[in-house]
Amino acid sequence: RPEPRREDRFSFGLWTVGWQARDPFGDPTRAPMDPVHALERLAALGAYGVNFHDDDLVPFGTDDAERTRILDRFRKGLADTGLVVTTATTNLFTHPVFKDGAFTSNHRDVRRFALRKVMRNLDLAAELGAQVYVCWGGREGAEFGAAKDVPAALDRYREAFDLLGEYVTDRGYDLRFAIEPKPNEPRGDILLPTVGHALAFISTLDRPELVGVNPEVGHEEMAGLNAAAGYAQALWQGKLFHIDLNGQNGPRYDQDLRFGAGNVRGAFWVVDTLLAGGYDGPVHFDFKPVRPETEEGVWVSARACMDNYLILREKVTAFRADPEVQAALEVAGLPELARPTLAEGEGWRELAEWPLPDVEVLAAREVAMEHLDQLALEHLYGVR
Ligand code: 3MF
Ligand code: MG
Ligand code: MG
Ligand code: MG
Repeated sequence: RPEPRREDRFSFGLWTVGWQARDPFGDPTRAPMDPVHALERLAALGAYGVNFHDDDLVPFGTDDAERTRILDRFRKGLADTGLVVTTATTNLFTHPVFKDGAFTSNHRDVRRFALRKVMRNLDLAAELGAQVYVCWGGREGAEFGAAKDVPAALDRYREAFDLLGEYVTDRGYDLRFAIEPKPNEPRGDILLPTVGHALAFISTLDRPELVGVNPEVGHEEMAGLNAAAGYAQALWQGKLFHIDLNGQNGPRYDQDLRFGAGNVRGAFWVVDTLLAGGYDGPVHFDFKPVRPETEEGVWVSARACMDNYLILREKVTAFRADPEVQAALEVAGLPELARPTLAEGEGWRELAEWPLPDVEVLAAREVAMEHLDQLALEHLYGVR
């Protein structure tokens, strides 16, 4: 079995392995984790990089002197382990000030404070060499219809991204933003609930080229969507700036299982889609080792995320290389789909002159899609 290597570019959020397993019904089961300890353990497991919220590293409200001390120690940890900061993000959801949102809070001063918090962490992200800045708007939403004016909130959301785009441009930072959609939890309904909503929103911005998406497998599945299809469209639009891989079992609470657990078949197609689309960013995991585990289980879970990605990568590669699969793809018409519908030089006039085919013959054609999918399952089940 392949071992995780730096070239695989696996990265982890400090909040994932550091999750103390507090949930709505129970107190933490694990102690706080020192970020430098997380760096050491992740590097030993074969990870390449880390990602963090401002408050994961420097607790909310820390004074400047203490912040400097924490950051100096973290920079040393990075240098000692060789891990890189691939991505950074802002916590705009834990402190009660964000109880009704950050960029789209009904209260203007909260929105202004949120932007200042992001600007401050953008400076740190740029300094540490992050290239992507993730924005998950977990509190941007509402529970009740009248409690949020959605068009006005989207105006404020757009205003925020326009301002932040101007900020990184004026400061000369090599940073792009990735919006992370999620349908609900912690809000009853969250704005920009799916990849599709986020992509449509991005097209309204002043600097759309600076903003892409960070789809999380579980978030798309919570909305009942096929995560791989969302990744595919984001890649097709040149907008897959970052990924949050994890596992989920259908439309229930956000499970954040280790990647490869939960919907295994969905995970197979996610890896296939990333490879086919040439995704070359960090392979990032956003998971939560389950609450009953001790710290040892945390590292088992982190390692398993990488192992499962590598296992699926091998299976997907073998599936695509299998001559029987290639023949089945041919029968199913996939090479045909890659051909433009009109020939070179043809337009609607030529199409109007085209002698119509026998639709009954076309309707009766063989597609062999069951065979094709069974070949995929047999690769996944390990019998081919
Ligand atoms: C919540 C999430 C978030 C985001 C993170 C990155 C806490 O469901 O997925 O994790 O991934 O805020 O911006
Ligand atoms: Mg999640
Ligand atoms: Mg999550
Ligand atoms: Mg996430």
